[in-house]
Amino acid sequence: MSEAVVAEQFKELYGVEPEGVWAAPGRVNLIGEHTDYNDGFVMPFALPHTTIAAVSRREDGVLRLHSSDVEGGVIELELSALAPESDRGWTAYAAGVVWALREAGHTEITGADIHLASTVPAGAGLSSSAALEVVVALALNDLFDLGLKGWQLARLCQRAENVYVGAPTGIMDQTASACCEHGHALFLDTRDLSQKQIPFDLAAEGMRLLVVDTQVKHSHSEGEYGKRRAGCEKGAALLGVDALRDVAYDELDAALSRLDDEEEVRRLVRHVVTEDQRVEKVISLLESGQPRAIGPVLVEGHVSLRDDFRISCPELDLVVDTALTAGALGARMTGGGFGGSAIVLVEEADADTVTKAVEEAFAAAGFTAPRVFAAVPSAGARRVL
Ligand code: GAF
Repeated sequence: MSEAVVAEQFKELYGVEPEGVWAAPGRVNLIGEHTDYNDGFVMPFALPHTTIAAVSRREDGVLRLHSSDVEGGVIELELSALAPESDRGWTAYAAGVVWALREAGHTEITGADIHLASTVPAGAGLSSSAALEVVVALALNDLFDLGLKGWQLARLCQRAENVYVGAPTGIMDQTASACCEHGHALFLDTRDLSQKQIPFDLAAEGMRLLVVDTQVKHSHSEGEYGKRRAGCEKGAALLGVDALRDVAYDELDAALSRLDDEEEVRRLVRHVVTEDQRVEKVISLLESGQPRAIGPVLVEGHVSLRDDFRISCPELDLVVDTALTAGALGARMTGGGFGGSAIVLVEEADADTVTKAVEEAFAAAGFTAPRVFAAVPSAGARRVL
């Protein structure tokens, strides 16, 4: 949907033109999974799919929210009544951002009318929630002249998700949506939020990165994500470090031998420490002009998430196994897990064959047909009108 159409819809809903229109993208993560709440490394890139928000200020302490993707009309909330975990619906992601901004001292936000429309598939592990949070944060930042930078908006959006929505996620998705750049993957050190844009133009190399949405829906506010996070924190405490990021790769065996009585924690630690190492490997391969060589590293990442972190599912495993058998260079699940999407790295000439093989394997297994598209690294959040 175009920004002009979203602006037009705003006018039909609220009776006046919006003051502006903003867009924030969903993301896929190339490598670095479940490392962001361990102070580790991640490497997402933005999708062309965005959440668009048409927004105007109000001065009466009222927040009005509407989405063309959800039934239920305009929801009206009093800013003074916004409170953590008071709302279980989609509006919590937008209201949570307003709450987080005001709680951080930005009380110059006196209300807003917001209309949203999104092309980011919901529940597909492609960060539709972060896109919604970031587009609201950026619009309010601009309209109320808050002067916050992308990484600061990402932090506040994460706080909205952790405290207001009640989902214990890390900082990757919000930072990806706020800070990614067209044609690049974002290397992010989640300890200090330092960033490096890594050129990532697969089309120029004759390759494609396919996203396969398994259509198995997932949610981070459900228990398994939180259990993995708690297990990682327990591992860090048992090893006497601030976060698992502090366990060096060449000290991993020694660290694991200190966790002999904690089999589950051992597996989580092994995933996180080896995953940070895989991010560094992928960067060095990309920077030394060997993009095809990242394929096996992606597969190692999948095996680690499947066997050590235990967050894959039959549909994600089927994508990876089928794609590799059909000639893909690499494949792995992406995002939080328990459903959602996988990514598949292919030679351009093999894209159709691999796609067909995955679709046929899903049909043969009796799974819902997957949704497959080629992902082009796209721009981060921005004002569009
Ligand atoms: C989800 C979370 F929101 C991220 O913070 C991250 O932990 C990811 O799962 C796993 O890498 O997308």
